[in-house]
Amino acid sequence: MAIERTLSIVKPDAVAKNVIGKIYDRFESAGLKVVAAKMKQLSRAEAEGFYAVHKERPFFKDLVDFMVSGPVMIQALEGENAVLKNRELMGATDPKKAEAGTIRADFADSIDANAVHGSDSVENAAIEVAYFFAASEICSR
Ligand code: IDP
Repeated sequence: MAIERTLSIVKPDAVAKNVIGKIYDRFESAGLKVVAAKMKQLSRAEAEGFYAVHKERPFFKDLVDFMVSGPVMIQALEGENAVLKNRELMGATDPKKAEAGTIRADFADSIDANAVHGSDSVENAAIEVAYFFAASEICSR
């Protein structure tokens, strides 16, 4: 199996609920390693740039408003099949549809405030990791 990297964000709702550690435990228990991390208050421009692919969608403004509503915890995760593994740990976008035991089923409130972001492909993961981390900030081990 391929060792991959993926970009994960603990969103403002989950940071406000003080469950960063519980979410990190899900990653580590599944064999994913945190190889870079930073807590950050995103600017509007950063949030808009990160979600540029959604800029024509009706929920774009709400999504950006939410992502700048408080600090986020951003991490690069590394491990076997990291992209898909992280998506499985996260659960469906809408927490009402997320499988029991997933991060979103356990910690998310709504489709807007849904606790975590995770890259959806290896290609996007590379772009998203580079959006927030310089190569020198990644401690692969
Ligand atoms: P994902 O985060 O599960 O990959 P995406 O489709 O990439 O989902 O959407 C990005 C984010 O935009 C979602 O996590 C969610 O917060 C928000 N979002 C997606 N679809 C809707 C919607 O229909 N209404 C409101 N917010 C949405």
